[in-house]
Amino acid sequence: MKDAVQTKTILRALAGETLPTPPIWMMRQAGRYLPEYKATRAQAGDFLSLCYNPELAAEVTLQPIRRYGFDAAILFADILLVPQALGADLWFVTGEGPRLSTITAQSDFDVLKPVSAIHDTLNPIYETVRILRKELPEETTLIGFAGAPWTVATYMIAGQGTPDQGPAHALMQGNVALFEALLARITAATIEYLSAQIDAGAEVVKIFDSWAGSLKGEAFQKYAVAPCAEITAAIKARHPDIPIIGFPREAGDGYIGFHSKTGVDCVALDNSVSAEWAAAKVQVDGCVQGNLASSHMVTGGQALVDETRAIVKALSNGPHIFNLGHGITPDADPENVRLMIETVRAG
Ligand code: 1CP
Repeated sequence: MKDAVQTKTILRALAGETLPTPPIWMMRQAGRYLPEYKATRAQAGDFLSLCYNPELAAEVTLQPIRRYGFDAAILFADILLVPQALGADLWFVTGEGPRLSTITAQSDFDVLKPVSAIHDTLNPIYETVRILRKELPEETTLIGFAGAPWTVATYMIAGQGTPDQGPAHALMQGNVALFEALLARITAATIEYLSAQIDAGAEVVKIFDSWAGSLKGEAFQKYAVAPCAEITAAIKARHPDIPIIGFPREAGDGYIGFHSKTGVDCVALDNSVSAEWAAAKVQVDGCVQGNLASSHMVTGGQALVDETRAIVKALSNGPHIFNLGHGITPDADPENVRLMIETVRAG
């Protein structure tokens, strides 16, 4: 581990080092904007078959590393595999997104599987991690991940993505005992899932709380901060050397103090906060990741270059991993990704 910290730039930044050039990777770097991804996905048949096929999932994880030489690879999988491993039905509707069986009553919760059963479903994911550790270049860090309990719960409750997470908020109001029991089950499953990814070779793990922004005040503390702190403490107890990235997307002021409240080593930022603000309010507590608007990957040009340089500059006085503020979209131009990387690395 010590040697790795000295050689891999992502691990150096996560250990708190300010580097002359920030290391870089990109959310959804394996995805539909890449023709080679679309080809492998077609070969797999559908999205879930791709996730559960270790050879092909490793292949799509490696594609953006070969094409661009990112400093980190992120395991190809999805946050919704945990609900499926807990017994929820999961399918993807082409052009629309994920669909799951819903949890609205105690009887829906009672049929979920125990946490100890998740590995029966998730074993192929650990195999993908093992393949990647063998095949990745020496300098490339492997990131594992899971969804945060609140974000995963929003999908399990509603049965799909929702613009305002209304059904999850309704359950929180209407049956808080059931809501909290569901969050506790997901939290326990997430600890086991991330731990197994680490045992298989993940060097960093990231917790995606994509819908944290809809939790306000006390609810943010209880359902975004506290579960992330619980997962972090459990992972650190078992794997003290593994850095953790937290991503409470659109948390706004909730980003302030997120490092110390949860124990994560790095806070990932969406692009609704400015890099100057983040330098003053968040990076003072540790490493930050982000936060170029993913729309620049569609529009490109001088605006992309200017904004990339501005973010690098604003966050240059502390530990920083360059990334987008959210995942790259399917309509992005792969050449804009190259321009972003060249701009970051030109200093
Ligand atoms: O058709 C396709 O090929 C499916 C598109 C796709 C991809 C490429 C989905 C469906 N998931 C993924 C992979 C994925 N998902 C990764 C792989 C690693 C990488 O970044 O390259 C990761 C980390 C995720 C995480 C994920 N899945 C999140 C959290 C991050 C985020 O984007 O906010 C969420 C919310 C999901 C759910 C999900 N899976 C897929 C879609 C389209 C969605 C969002 C659905 C919705 O809210 O309506």
